[in-house]
Amino acid sequence: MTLVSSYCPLCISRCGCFYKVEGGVLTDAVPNPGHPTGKHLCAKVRAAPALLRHPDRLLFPLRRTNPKGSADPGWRRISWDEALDSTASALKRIAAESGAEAAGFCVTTPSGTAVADGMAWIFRLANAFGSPNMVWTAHVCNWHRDFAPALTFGSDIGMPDFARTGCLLLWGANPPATWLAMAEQIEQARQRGMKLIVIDPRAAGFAKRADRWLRVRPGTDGVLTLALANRLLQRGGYDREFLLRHSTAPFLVREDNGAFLLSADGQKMAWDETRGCAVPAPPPGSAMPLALAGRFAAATSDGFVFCRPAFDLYVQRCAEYPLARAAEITGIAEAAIAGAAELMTQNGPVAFYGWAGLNQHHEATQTGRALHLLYALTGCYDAPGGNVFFTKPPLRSLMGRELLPPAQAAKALGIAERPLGTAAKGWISEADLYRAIVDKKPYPVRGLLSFGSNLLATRAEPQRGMEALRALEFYAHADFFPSAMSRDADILFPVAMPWERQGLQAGFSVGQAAEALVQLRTPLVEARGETRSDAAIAFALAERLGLSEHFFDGNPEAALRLMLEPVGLTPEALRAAPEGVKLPLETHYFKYRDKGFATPSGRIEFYAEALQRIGQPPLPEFRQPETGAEFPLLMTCAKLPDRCHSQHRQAERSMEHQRSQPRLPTVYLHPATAEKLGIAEHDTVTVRSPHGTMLGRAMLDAALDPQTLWAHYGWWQAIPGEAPEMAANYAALAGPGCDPVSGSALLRGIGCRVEKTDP
Ligand SMILES: Nc1nc2c(c(=O)[nH]1)N[C@H]1C(S)=C(S)[C@@H](COP(=O)(O)OP(=O)(O)OC[C@H]3O[C@@H](n4cnc5c(=O)[nH]c(N)nc54)[C@H](O)[C@@H]3O)O[C@H]1N2
Ligand SMILES: Nc1nc2c(c(=O)[nH]1)N[C@H]1C(S)=C(S)[C@@H](COP(=O)(O)OP(=O)(O)OC[C@H]3O[C@@H](n4cnc5c(=O)[nH]c(N)nc54)[C@H](O)[C@@H]3O)O[C@H]1N2
Ligand code: SF4
Ligand SMILES: [Mo]
Repeated sequence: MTLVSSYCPLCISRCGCFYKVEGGVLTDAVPNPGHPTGKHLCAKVRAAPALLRHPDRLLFPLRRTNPKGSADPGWRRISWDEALDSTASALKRIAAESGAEAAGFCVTTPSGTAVADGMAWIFRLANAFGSPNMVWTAHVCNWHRDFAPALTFGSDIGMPDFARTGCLLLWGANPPATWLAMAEQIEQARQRGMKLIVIDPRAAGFAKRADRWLRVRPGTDGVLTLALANRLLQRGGYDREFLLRHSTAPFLVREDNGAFLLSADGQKMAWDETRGCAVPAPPPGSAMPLALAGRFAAATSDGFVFCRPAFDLYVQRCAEYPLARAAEITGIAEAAIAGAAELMTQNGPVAFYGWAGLNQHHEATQTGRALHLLYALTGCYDAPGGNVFFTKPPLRSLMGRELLPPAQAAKALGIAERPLGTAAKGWISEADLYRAIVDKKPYPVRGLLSFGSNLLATRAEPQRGMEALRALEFYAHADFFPSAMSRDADILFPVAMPWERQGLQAGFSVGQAAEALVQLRTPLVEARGETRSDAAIAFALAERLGLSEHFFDGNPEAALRLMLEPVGLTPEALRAAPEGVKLPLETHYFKYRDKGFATPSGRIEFYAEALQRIGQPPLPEFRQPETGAEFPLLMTCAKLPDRCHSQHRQAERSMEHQRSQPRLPTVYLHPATAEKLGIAEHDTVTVRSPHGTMLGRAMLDAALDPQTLWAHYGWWQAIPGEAPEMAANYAALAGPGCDPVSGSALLRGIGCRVEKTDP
């Protein structure tokens, strides 16, 4: 038996571990407490041996022989040459006839899979080929954490400085189920005395152990955020100096047109309190005595206009949500909101972390903005104990965005409707893909090459998704297992599992010591059947598409060398140190003091001109989730510890949950709600939304708000032979509506009703 020092690549946590290999077979994984993320492992990696040997695995390239839509695709085994040649020639034909944009690409999430092992090459392939249409997950996953905050901070949200934080807001994130290494950081900080506020509709994870659990009704987070801000503002619990010097809070906004007041030469103006007049805003950092409140008459070339500091408008917006009104909308007691605000002011430095619970809403960008502005009030951005930016290993990116000509980038689907959304980065939404395939708008997409993903189980409108996949002229899919999505492919590529291939992790996120570690995961066992890595598939297709010059002449090792060069490491050095190499990286706080914020003003943007320019509110504003007499309940969902999205249902060890609750996803509801509806535990139920229905098995959860439901999602193997992806599919509840800025689908806070159904 050998023990190999490595890490688990199955989710964002990237837990450090030892793998046990016996006679060429992977038999177990055990924690490596010496690794910065190695204290705990979950059931998913322990299921690795079962997943590797699973009988359902795709082992050979396959071609369909029956028409699309047949219950049995009639898969026939083909050679790799045939699979690759067919795919390359279909892609070439489509590009020649309709432009490279008529071929879409798709890739699964690196946060809930190991696709990061090959991700650079998948993106590089699409870019070199010339397609701007990569369906990725940012719009349902991390947009509002990593990209939307740029509207406010010019950066992502960074990472809580766990070791020094005084009070942490954990907002729509459940690390004990989804990120063990982060949960460990939080646990250690709590033991040191850090206060914890959890904002979640469910009593999951840290909620029950937190100093405050705010049981928010799904989709009302924006209101809660403004109410908390209102409380801080009323009590003077904010960092006035920081806002004056480093934010656009003092910038004057005109009452007549809602635009910033500009000087004759176009500079933004602020009100000088000592001189009693509007002056050009000084450079960031200046301590000039500027007004943050008041209504001022400022002279312009055509007379006087009334103006207010942006901050004053923000304060007014927050004042629309006094405790009583916020309590009514969010379902959280007034005292709990007030208590949370008090914890924040009395226990600085404050940090926050929010993820998927905040993303999948129709006002996700505004919700994010509201939270980021609340955070700006604390003055803790990039301060010790706040949200900070640990120094990461500066690897060379080989995603190849520069290979995509600007004229092609401008054709990304959805870019016209949402110029500040994901498409501007080259990531499109499934909704835009389906529209291009089915309605041929704004132009037809004819082909698709997908590396994992299970769109029919994880995105809105699965029925339309199925129609779209069937309408494709050519569709190739690369995966470990067959899935709801792969069933309509023309060609299936069998992919080597993570333990059969190489992977590189540069930085482990949760602290500076973790970020400084670079580790190469070498293959542990031989690849089963004829499976190949995503990287190998991308390199082989690049060659057949005539793109070898962009693919290091087919030499992945040369590419890895180039990637590592800026950090002074080589593939050889990493192979010789399977436990990883620690780089001498240090955290630098307060970087904005020298460099300013990477926003147009160099300051935190209180009043988002960029949003205003595209017709969106420059200050956060909210509608309430759409419920009514017909759909009075609010549905949400959450990730389960023993599986990722629609995956990991194959392994016996992660199936235990299912054996006790066979075949149907669980729908949790409050006992009083269940009683009113005549529903008992274990009953089969139908959930209806304005968009679709979902079958489930009822479970009671007395910790919920009586109006809130939550359910398992990602279910597709539920009822063999019965198109389960339609019958018991959470995604069917979600309609076409989306966040107008990002394109995020409405997967949470869905108005619905539920009734008992005959099994
Ligand atoms: N209702 C609801 N829907 C959600 C969410 C939610 O919270 N609620 N969460 C959303 C989020 S955050 C995300 S990120 C998306 C995820 O959306 P998807 O990416 O569609 O997620 P999965 O269901 O995990 O599908 C992954 C597929 O890729 C395959 N796969 C895994 N690893 C690899 C690999 O290395 N290579 C290849 N070629 N294939 C691989 C798996 O076998 C599986 O078939 O789902 C979103 N959908
Ligand atoms: N076990 C496991 N781990 C994973 C994954 C997985 O599928 N399984 N996926 C990976 C990926 S791709 C991602 S993006 C991360 C995501 O990690 P998380 O963000 O932790 O994931 P979720 O469970 O989707 O959502 C977090 C919490 O938000 C709550 N929530 C639901 N609706 C609302 C709401 O309206 N408001 C608020 N405030 N909270 C709400 C849920 O109850 C849940 O407890 O996890 C990664 N890790
Ligand atoms: S939490 Fe589980 S799946 Fe995620 S990296 Fe750790 S062991 Fe792997
Ligand atoms: Mo995600």
